[in-house]
Amino acid sequence: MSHAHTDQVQEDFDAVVVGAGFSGLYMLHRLRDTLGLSARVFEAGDDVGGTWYWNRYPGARCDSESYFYSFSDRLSEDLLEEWTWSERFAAQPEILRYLQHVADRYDLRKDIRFGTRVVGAEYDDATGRWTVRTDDGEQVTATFLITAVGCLSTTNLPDFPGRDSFRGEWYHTGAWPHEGVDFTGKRVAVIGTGATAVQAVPEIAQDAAHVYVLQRTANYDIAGGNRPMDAEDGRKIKAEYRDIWKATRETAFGFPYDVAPRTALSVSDEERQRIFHEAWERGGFRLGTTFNDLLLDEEANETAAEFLRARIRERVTDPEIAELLSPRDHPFFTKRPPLENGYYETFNRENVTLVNVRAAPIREITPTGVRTAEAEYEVDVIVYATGFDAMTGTLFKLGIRGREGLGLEERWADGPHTYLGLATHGFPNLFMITGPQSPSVLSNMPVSIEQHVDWITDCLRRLGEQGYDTIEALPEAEDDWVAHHDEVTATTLLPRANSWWVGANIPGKPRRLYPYAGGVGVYRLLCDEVAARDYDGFARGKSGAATNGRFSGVARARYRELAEEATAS
Ligand code: NA7
Repeated sequence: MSHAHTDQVQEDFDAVVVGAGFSGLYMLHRLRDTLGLSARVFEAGDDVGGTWYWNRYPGARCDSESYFYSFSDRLSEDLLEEWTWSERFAAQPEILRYLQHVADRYDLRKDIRFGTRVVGAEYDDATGRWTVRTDDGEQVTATFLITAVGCLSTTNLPDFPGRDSFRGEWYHTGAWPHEGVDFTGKRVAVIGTGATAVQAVPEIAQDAAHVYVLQRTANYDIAGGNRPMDAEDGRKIKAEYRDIWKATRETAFGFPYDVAPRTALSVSDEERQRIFHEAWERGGFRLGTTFNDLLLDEEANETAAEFLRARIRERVTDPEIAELLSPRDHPFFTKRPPLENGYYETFNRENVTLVNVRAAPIREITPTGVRTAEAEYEVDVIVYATGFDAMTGTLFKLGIRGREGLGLEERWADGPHTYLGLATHGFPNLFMITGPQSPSVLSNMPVSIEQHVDWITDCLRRLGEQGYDTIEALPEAEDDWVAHHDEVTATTLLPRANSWWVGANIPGKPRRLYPYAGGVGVYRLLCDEVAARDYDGFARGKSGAATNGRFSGVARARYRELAEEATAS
């Protein structure tokens, strides 16, 4: 559904929001219903849902538990009562239905323009307003521009020689056809073994004649532990919702359980194995929270890594394949660990072949299949499970230009420069929900989304109360945040892997850690501190002149305090 706007009457809004996934929906609700502002949302898809609209590949499922991968009591306690999740880890169709329900329940659709991409957003220094242009020729203006574009919304399609010569069907998992794909009796190549492929391969293998899984890097896949939830589960969760949500806001990853306050080598080997096994049995990311130094200390990390390799050896019959599936080149959790439900057993099937494209890289796509340095694989379908140009990919495609026409991609040519991951100097009144240098993908996304939306909402309210309409991050605040971000990153093992978290999957992308590794609970306190000190590090003013501001470094000072408290206790 695309809208032709031939009768060019330019509309003016208080805010334009880009994207109608979790963040765009909640932001719209807050802008319109909490603050009473006028807002327009532009959404490229024909419906709400964002990530959950596009990623319809077989097996698509959330890796965070459904009952806390959703809106919290911040949105409404009634919604929590009304909605009951059917599985412990919700599948894509159910999450999409949930977001559709939210859109209807809060009457959000009327302010969303679907099937419309933003192609330009220019800040006018003279008026202090943003002009936003869309691919169907519409142009609107807004005081505030808020990106709610998600972190994984620009697909990465590797530029293999001959890619377009392939005569069979091919799909990227992140832009899956709505009518689905029938794999029955077909030969399929799946390129990639990240979280997406780990979900899709077991499903595809059930129908396909043969599946070639082209693996460049083995991953540490954690047991997913999905199961249906019954009425009793639902009752129990609802009874505990307040505590659950409170906990999600305070923990490192935005889960209702936190990292255990003990180091891996402080317990005996037997005890460590018992702890790992217990977490493994419970499923999900708990394994990553068993000890507090897994991401900090290589030796500690190796204990978890070897635990996971042992699980692979137990389940994969052929020892050579088991070894090939076992990661040896990066520490555990320095790439996003996929959650699996039967992935490893898939390699015991006759119709599944693991192809090592690290040893023999993909040379080209031919009209009939994939040719590696060693062999040619003739297939009917190629599935690109090759991930995304994460975090900045979509932001750069919006054509954002700040003061004096400076493009965001130029400003960030050597990597993102933000204050708190929320704002960037030279781009007044631009807010990014779960932007780079905020916890974002290192957290349970809805928790981080709500935190950002609520922070922005309070910020806009305060701005109005003070008679301002312009806010901009101060350059010194931004420099300080980037330095802090880098400092925190350097204490972790995260830079060690060639992950999309550090931009390593996209040729030419600056290698920096894109999400903030300080933890959701801590980050929230830092943001709150900045707000409590009258938006320390931001300049404010009227009609584009943001001159009234100061920076005292409260965020970093608060971080140090929290770190000292943590060490003392
Ligand atoms: P990921 O995690 O980025 O995985 C992409 C996979 O594709 C990964 O195994 C890559 O290997 C592989 N890949 C990418 N380019 C190539 C080329 N050129 N040749 C061979 N293999 C390649 O994306 P997902 O969609 O699985 O998951 C994204 C996130 O969604 C996930 O982390 C969750 O947060 C949800 P590599 O590891 O780079 O060697």
